[in-house]
Parts: sequence; C-alpha cells; structure tokens
Amino acid sequence: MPTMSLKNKDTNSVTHQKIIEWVENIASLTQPDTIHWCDGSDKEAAHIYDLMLRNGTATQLNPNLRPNSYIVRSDPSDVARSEEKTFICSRRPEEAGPTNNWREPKAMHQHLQHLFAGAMHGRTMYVIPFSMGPMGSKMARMGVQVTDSPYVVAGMRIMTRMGAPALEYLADNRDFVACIHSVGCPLSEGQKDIPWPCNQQDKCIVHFPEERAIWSYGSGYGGNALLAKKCFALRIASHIARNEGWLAEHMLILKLTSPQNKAIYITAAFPSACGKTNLAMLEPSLNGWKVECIGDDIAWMHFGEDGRLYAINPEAGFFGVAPGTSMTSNPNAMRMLNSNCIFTNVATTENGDVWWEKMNAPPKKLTDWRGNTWTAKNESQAAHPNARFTVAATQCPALAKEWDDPRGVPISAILFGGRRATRTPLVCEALNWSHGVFLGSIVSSEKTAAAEGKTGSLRYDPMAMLPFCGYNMADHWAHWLHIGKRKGAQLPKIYAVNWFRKNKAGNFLWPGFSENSRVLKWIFERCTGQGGGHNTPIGTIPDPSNIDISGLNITEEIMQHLLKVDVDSWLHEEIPSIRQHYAQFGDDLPAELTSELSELQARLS
Ligand code: OXD
Ligand code: MN
Repeated sequence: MPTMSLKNKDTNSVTHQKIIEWVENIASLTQPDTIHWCDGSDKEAAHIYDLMLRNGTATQLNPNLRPNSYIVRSDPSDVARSEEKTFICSRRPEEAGPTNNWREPKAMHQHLQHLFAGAMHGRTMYVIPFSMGPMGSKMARMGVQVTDSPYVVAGMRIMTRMGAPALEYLADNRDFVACIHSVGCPLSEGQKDIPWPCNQQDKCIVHFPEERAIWSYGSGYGGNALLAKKCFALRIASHIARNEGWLAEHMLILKLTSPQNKAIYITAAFPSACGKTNLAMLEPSLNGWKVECIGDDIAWMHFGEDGRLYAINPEAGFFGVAPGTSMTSNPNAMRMLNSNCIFTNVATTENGDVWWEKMNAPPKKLTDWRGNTWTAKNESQAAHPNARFTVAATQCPALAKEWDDPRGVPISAILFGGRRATRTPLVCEALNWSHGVFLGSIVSSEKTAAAEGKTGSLRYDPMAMLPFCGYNMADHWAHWLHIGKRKGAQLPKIYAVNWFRKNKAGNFLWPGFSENSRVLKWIFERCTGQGGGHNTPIGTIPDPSNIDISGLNITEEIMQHLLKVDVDSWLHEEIPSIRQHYAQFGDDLPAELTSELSELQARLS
C-alpha cells in the first residue's frame, strides 16, 4: 500500500470524499509505488515529458523544425483500438445488443480484480481529474482517470480540460465517470522499465454503463488508453444521453459561413478513416466560403430552450490519423502540427522531423515507425497506417471562436457519410427526421475489394457508431426517433453524403477534400430556404446544375453519374442487404424503421 507521504497531495485538501475513497481502493488493489494527483500545470507537463525522454518512450523532434514536439514509438503489438477486446457489461445481454461484446458484470468484475491486483507495482499512479466539454457548461460531464502511463497523462492533458480546476469543480460532490487504466506491466524491485510497457497476453477495455465506470488493461494506445475519448465520450456518454434525452455521437462539428457572412453549424458522422478531420477543418475551394472547426470526432447534442439541437465538442484536442494528411488533403491540419505535438508511430527523417505516407515525396532515408532504417526501395510502410498526432484544438488555425462556448452551437444539418464505390449518390437530403434516422441506420462502407473497383462486401456502421455505442444499436435508433418527436423541436435537416463513388475503371468520380465545399454550399442553400433539387425514391437530390462546379474540371455526364439513383440496384441489391443488416436486431428494431424500409421499397417499385 503506498504511504501517504509518497502522495503529492494531502488528501485532506481533496474534499470529494467519493474520489478519495475510490483512489485509495484502486491503489490498494493495484499497489503503485507512488500516487500523483495531476494539477495540469506546465511544471507537471515538463516533468512528464522529461520522464518519457529518460525512459526512452519519447524522443524530442528537431526544435528548429518542429518546436516542442515529440515522437513516440509504441510496441508493435499495441498500435490500434482492440475492438474484439472491448466489452459492454450491461446487466442483460439484450441491453448491449448484437453488435457489442457483452460480458456478465459480476464475473467481469471478478476477472478485473484478478487482472489489476498488483498491476501498478513499481510505477506511479497518476490521478487525472477532467472535464469533457467546457467546464461549468450544462452539457459538460466530469471524469477522473487513474493511469500508470505518463504517455497517457501527456495525451489526456492535450485531449481534455484536466487538472486542478477540474478537481476543484468536482469538490462540489459532483458525479464523475470512473476511468481505471493500467498498462498491465508491473515492475519488480530494481527492474528497469521499457520504453512502451504494455501487456502482450492480456488486453481488455471494459465498460459498465450502469455504474458509469471504465476499466482498461494492457494497452497504452489511443482509444484503449485515453479513456476520455471513445470509452467515456461515446460508449458511456451514449448510455447517459439515452437516459437523459440527448445525443452523444461520433461526429465532427463545423461552422460554415457564406460570402454574405451568414453562418450555419453542421455535424457529420463518418466511419473511422473516412476523412472526418479533413472535412472538419476544410479549406473551401469556393471563393468567399469559410469552414471553421469546432470538433473533429465527437459531438454532444442537447436541446436548447428554443427547441434547436445545440452541440459541444467534449474534447480539447485532436487525436488524428497522420498518414494521408497533407497540404492537399488538409492544409489546416498540416499548419496546426507545426509545433507542440506528440506524434506516435510516424516515421522520422534524418534531420529529426516527422514523415508519413502521402505527406509529400518520401525522403531517401527514414527511420520507420518501428525504429528501423527505411529507404524508398522499402516495400513496407514507413509510418504505421494508424500513426497518430495528438495536438491541442487551439493549435488549429481554422478553429471557430465559439469552439468552447459552454452553450454549444445550434445545428442546422446532420450529415451521415460512408465509403461507397457504387449506388450511393454524392448527396441526398432526407425527407424528414425518421427518414434521416433510417439513412443513419444504413451507413456503410465497402471493404477493400470494392475500393479496387469490384463490388465488395459491405460493413454496416450505423451512424458511424458501430464500435462506439454503449448500448443496443436498435435502442439507439429508437432514441433518435424519440428525439424527433420532442414537442417544439426545431430539428436539423439530415443528409447522406458519399465522396467515394467510382466509375467502371475504378477511379473516383468526385475530387473530394476542398471541393467538398461545393456540397456544403448546396446543404447551406437547402437549410436557408434556397437550393434546388428533385425528389427521388431515396430522398431529395440536387440537379447537376444545383451544385456549383464553377472552375472545376468535371463534366455534366460525371455529375449525372454522381447524382444518379439506380432504381434497379437499390431494389434488388441494396434493399435485401439492408433487410439482412436489420434482421440481427430481431424484435428490437423500431417499427418505424421497418416502415421506412417498406416505404422505400414501395417508392422504388
Ligand atoms: C478514432 C476512430 O480514433 O474513430 O477517432 O477510430
Ligand atoms: Mn473517431
């Protein structure tokens, strides 16, 4: 048991009895050598980075090229979220639903007691009090994470509002989500630490939605370890939101301003690796239009008194995928990464800077993400495909001034997007809210085969929440439908978008990236009472002339193809595939979605 003298904080000064008891219980289970209560100060951060440098976890990048930035290389076995090791321990399996891994809570608690016993031996346990969302906002929620990873402390400092103000705020006996994390790599007496401790055998990321608790063991990476993000802000928060009548979604939030200086706010859900960060801070190709970023991954939406849905970004930073990020795909991201970043599993150049695939032409020689020499002849990737940057939101040059407004921003449009080579048009407006929920429930992306031009199998990723919904997905749809029935609600319009349609030769028809501003312009016009379009069986679609393609080298024929609804293939391929996707939910599927599907079939027939 750690002695009181080893704690940096006199627990008498922590007035939230529940937190003290909880920390002491976790400490007596995990047996750390020391407990450190994080205050979030610069001095503390300097100490954490120094520790990571001394332990070989981090290396400082060339300060002349990338000031105050670090490269971290993880263990090669610990590079991504472990979906198959992610569990939802609700009381009954039906509450988790067919798309989650359910475990019985009591048995799981027993297992965790066993796993975590002595797990922090030889290490420091850091206590991180934090707020998700602007502290004091009615929409924000509090959490406390304990972790034995300095890398996680550094990440949480960027991604959340953490430290002394959060602890003070919690002192008012506020509720908090309890987040327990260990890399699962205790040190015996005198044993030297390794740069990236983790547990090769055992990993698990466990959620107890009713208890509002998260236990994560064995991994130090991303969404497995920064528990505020996917675990809290999506899985636990989606459960809280359902109970309290709001929405916690895997969505970016952006502000779109027209040349006439009129602004609307949009949220957009895309499956992982479909360009959310790129869209969130897009530099429009259309003159006079402006996109500003409020968030790139998670939106919490509550009803305001005026009946509109208001969104906040619960996070304070970006944990984005580096490969593919370039001055073409996301110039604002490239600018925000110029300093004050942690890069994980990217490659490094001979002069101490970072590099990843598609950033620009590869240098002749690099050190790859594993720390090995890499030359341009090398077949393997220099950066891991899931290599990441961690950077504060305030570094983004396109950050909207209202990004941390405690009142949130009123949402005019919600976009659902997938990666579909065929059939799904560039953009389509839902006929009404329940039709929009239907469009969200069928978000899907084609697997690699399709990306290569063949019709591949589809992975449905409803509302882009498949790995992130903390309860039964069918109940999540029911909740969305319920939201739409709220008295006096002024609901956003809902759109399905697809930047990824291809021609027969397998080439993308739409240039994407900054050109997506042309689609945003149409959505803006629809939301502000202008904007043409025609009704089709699947929703309202712009005529080719309704999309501003001025200055773009794209033919009328391509526009026709991008906006085409192929009735036959919708009827004979899409509908049966949706039916199959829905079948797994059995009786839990809301009747309204069954009706939406039948009505779609009738409109197509
Ligand atoms: C992410 C993801 O890390 O969606 O944001 O996987
Ligand atoms: Mn995400």
